[in-house]
Amino acid sequence: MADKASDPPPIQRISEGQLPDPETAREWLSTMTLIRRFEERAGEMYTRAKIGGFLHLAIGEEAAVLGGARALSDRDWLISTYRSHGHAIARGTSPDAVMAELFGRATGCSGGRGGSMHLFDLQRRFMGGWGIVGGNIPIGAGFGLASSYRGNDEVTLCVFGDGATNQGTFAETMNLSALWRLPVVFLVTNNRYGMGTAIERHSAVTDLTRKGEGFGVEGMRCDGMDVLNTFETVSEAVAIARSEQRPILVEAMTYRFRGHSIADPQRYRTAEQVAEWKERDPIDSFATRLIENGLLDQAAVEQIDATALATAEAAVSFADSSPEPEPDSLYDNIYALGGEVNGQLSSNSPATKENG
Ligand SMILES: Cc1ncc(C[n+]2csc(CCOP(=O)(O)OP(=O)(O)O)c2C)c(N)n1
Ligand SMILES: [Mg+2]
Repeated sequence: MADKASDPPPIQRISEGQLPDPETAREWLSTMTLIRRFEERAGEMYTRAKIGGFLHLAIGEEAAVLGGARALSDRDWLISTYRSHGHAIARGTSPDAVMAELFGRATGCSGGRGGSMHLFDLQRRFMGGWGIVGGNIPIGAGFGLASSYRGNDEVTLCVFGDGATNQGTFAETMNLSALWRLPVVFLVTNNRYGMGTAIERHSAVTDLTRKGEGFGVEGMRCDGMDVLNTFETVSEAVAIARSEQRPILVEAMTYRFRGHSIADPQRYRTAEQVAEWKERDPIDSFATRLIENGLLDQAAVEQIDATALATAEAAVSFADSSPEPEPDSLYDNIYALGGEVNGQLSSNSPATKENG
C-alpha cells in the first residue's frame, strides 16, 4: 500500500514556453550538467572517505535547482538546505571552492568548517546551506525583512523540501511574511519524500501550493523536471514579490534519483518508480529539446559533458591538494569584532588580536 500511495502523479507536460536564446540555453545545460557531474564525483569521494559528515545529493533535481536560481538577479538572495551543492554552483561559487568545502579544506567556500551542509558565499548572496529542516525558512524571511526595511527591491528565494512544510517554522513564517508583506519566494522542492517517508504519509495536505493559503500566501506550481517551466514560474513569482512586496509559495514537482544521503537502502520506494522518473531526466530532456529545436547539435552536447567532467575532476584535484585549516584558526569567525563581556573586550575577540 505504501508503494502504491507514493506513486508519483504523472507529469507529462513539457513547458510550451519560449526557449531561451542559444547562449542562455547553452549556459543552462552546461551548468545543470556540471552540477550532475560534480555531485557524481562528490558521491564517489564520500565512499572513498575523502568527505566526512553527511552528503546529500540532488541528482535528478537539477532543473528545480537551476530554474529557480536563474530567476534571480545578482542583487537577490538565495538560501537553501543541506542539499545545496547545486545552488552554490548555480549562484557562481567555483566548483573548486565547493569541493574543497566538502573535503573540509581551508580553501573551501566556508573555510572548511561547514562541510556539505553549510556552504556559504556572501559575495554571491548565497546564504547557505542549513542543516536543520525548516530552520532556513524564518531566516529567509529575515532577509526579506531586511530588504523591506532598507526599502530596496531585492528579493529572497528560500528553498526547502516537502518535509520541511510540516515544521512549525513554516507556518509561523508564512503568517509573518504575509502580514509584513515580505518580498520572499518560498520554493518547495517537492521530491515526494522526507527521508524515507512519502508525502502521502507525512502531510495531510499533499497539494503543497495550498499550504500557505490559510496564512495569506498565494501558491503556484511548476514542473521541477523542466528547467524552462521552473524558470518561467519562479520568475513570475519573483516579479510579483519584487513589484507587489508580498510572498509567494512555489511548489516544484521533482524527484531525487539517489538516496536521501549516501547511506540509504531506499526500501521505501520501488525500482520501477525510480526508473519512471529517470525517463524524465531533466538534463537529457532539456538537451533533446535543444537539439530538436536546432539550438545545439549532438556534438555540442557531448562537448558540454566533457567540459563538465573535466571541471569536476579538477575540483577533486584542487580539494585533495588543498591544506587543512590551521589549528590556530580554530576560534576565527566565532566571536564578533569588538565583542564585549561586562564592558570589556573578550580576550578571544578578534579585536584584541594584532590584526583585529
Ligand atoms: C529539525 C530537524 N529534524 C529532523 C532532521 C533530520 N532530517 C534531515 S533531512 C530530513 C528530511 C527532510 O525532507 P524534505 O524537507 O522533504 O527535504 P529533502 O531531504 O527531501 O530534500 C530529516 C527528517 C533535521 N535535519 N532537522
Ligand atoms: Mg523531500
